[in-house]
Amino acid sequence: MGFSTDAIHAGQKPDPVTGAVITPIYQTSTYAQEELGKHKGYEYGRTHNLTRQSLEANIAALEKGKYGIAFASGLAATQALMSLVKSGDHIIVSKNVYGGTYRLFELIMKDYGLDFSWIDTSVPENIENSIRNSTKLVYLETPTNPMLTLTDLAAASDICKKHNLISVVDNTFMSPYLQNPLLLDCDVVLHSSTKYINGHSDVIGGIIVTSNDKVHERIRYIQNAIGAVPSPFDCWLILRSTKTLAVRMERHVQNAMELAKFLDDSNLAEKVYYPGLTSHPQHELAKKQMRGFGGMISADFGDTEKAKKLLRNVKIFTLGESLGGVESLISHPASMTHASVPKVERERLGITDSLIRFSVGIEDIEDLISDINNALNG
Ligand code: P1T
Repeated sequence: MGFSTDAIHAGQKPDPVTGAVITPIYQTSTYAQEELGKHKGYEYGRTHNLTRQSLEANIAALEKGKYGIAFASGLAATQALMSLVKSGDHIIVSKNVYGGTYRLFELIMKDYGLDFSWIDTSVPENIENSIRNSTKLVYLETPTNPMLTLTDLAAASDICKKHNLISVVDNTFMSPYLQNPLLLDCDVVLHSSTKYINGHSDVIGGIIVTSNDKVHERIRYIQNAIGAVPSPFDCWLILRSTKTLAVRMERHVQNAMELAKFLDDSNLAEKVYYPGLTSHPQHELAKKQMRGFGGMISADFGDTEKAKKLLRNVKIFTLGESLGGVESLISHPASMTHASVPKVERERLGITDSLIRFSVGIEDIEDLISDINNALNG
């Protein structure tokens, strides 16, 4: 099936009782059992929920995987993946990832005896050179938040297969519409479904997709045993949202391309980071492994006061954390999403105090461009 057909139908059959076309919100904590040991396969809400199962099947289809496992947030999904390793194991991570992922690994999971190497995975050989006897998992984010650096997923998954390592890809910035890591032989895909998948800035959620039976079995067990499950209503909202994912992404990509070109051509910014620009060092790789360049742009304005002026004066862009919603957001990674990364490390990554991140929404592009122009020149 094509992407939009799956988005609208996968995991969703009309309700057998009433024929309701839309999957109901099964807002229940428990289920009536007929007699001891006899029930309909549904025992308790944390373990089984049909709205959640529909969402999981839907996203699994969009990511070309066998299994989806939904969580209450993207970070809860990342934390669940840590159950694939144990104390003493070593994990290789893209050196630039979402600040919350950095915080989870460095400030929390490290205390449980896990060892993390933060490396530049945009050079695949760096992955191979960092492998130790204790290495178990490679955690990639591509494009990265907020520097939009890419990792060659085919090359990375090759290395992981050769060394028997689990490859995980945070695909949040692309959404399943623009990139499918499982098709490039990676083992696990993770999304903060808070972002493009839901797309309406009204849900916090996360999801893991895999075709690996053993990974699925473990993560499914953890979903129930640790219990960071999403509510039936949140699952229903996300299911509603995936129906329009394709059309939303088309518009995000179109608007971001125009805004990136404007920022670049107008010389308003000193440096523009967007994989769709031919000046992006990995533009060719982007064309190869992605089906569009995404809706996220970062730009360095070279001067903190200029960056602050922009953040203060925008009227359509909203200053706020998060991304991937229909409305445009603007943020300051150094003090917001990546505040928990030490300043020296931030500077090394390019997350300067004058770096601004744009989540380009699906409004009229002329209005978005005028908003930036007026904020800086008005
Ligand atoms: O916020 P949550 O649903 O827990 O997802 C965490 C997460 C994971 N991966 C990536 C690439 C992310 O960008 C995020 C969350 N990011 C933001 C809140 C942000 O503004 O960048």
